[in-house]
Amino acid sequence: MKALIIVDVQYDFLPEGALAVAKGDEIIPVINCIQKDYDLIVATQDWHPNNHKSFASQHVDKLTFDVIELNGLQQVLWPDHCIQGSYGAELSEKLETDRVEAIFRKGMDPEIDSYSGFYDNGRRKNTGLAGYLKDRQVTEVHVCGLAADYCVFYTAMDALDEGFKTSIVSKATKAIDKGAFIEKKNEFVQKGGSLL
Ligand code: VGL
Ligand code: ZN
Repeated sequence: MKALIIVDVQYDFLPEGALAVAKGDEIIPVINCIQKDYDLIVATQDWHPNNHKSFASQHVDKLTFDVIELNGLQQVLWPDHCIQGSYGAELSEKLETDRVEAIFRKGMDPEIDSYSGFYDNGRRKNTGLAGYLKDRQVTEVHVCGLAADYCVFYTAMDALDEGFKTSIVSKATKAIDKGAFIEKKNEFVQKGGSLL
């Protein structure tokens, strides 16, 4: 069984959102179109409390995009985004969700960020996504959505660690930092991933 994982297609990552990814909206029709090629479709949703420590607003004398050490991990400080219950945290209404069987939320613990749909950044807690996919006999996953260089990349890397044959669907993702994504793509391919 082959699954599509749709990562964080939420208003805050779309144009005019709090952490907008350039041209992020252009991938939505692509994602809608490719859904027919999969046996199973799941999604992830970034879902932060308003005091999440990945927010620059929670640190005095720090600016958005500064990098700090947070509980022993490197942490980029983001603008406030995807706050639980806010409009920005909703999945885009333009995204076809009839076949999305489950939505895995992440980033609820204010002390640790969670880019991957499988684990938090410290690999302390698992969302249940790997177990869900394995229980449904999934052996191959394709990852799409936003942002390519953060949540899509880390979800795809963890999918490899979980033993799935894994691809990133290039035409169905956009990066915050294109240059950084080129390096991360190489890392993903080196680890055994494919680019579609
Ligand atoms: C994401 C930064 C912070 C993402 C989420 O979905 O790629 N990036 N939170
Ligand atoms: Zn986030």
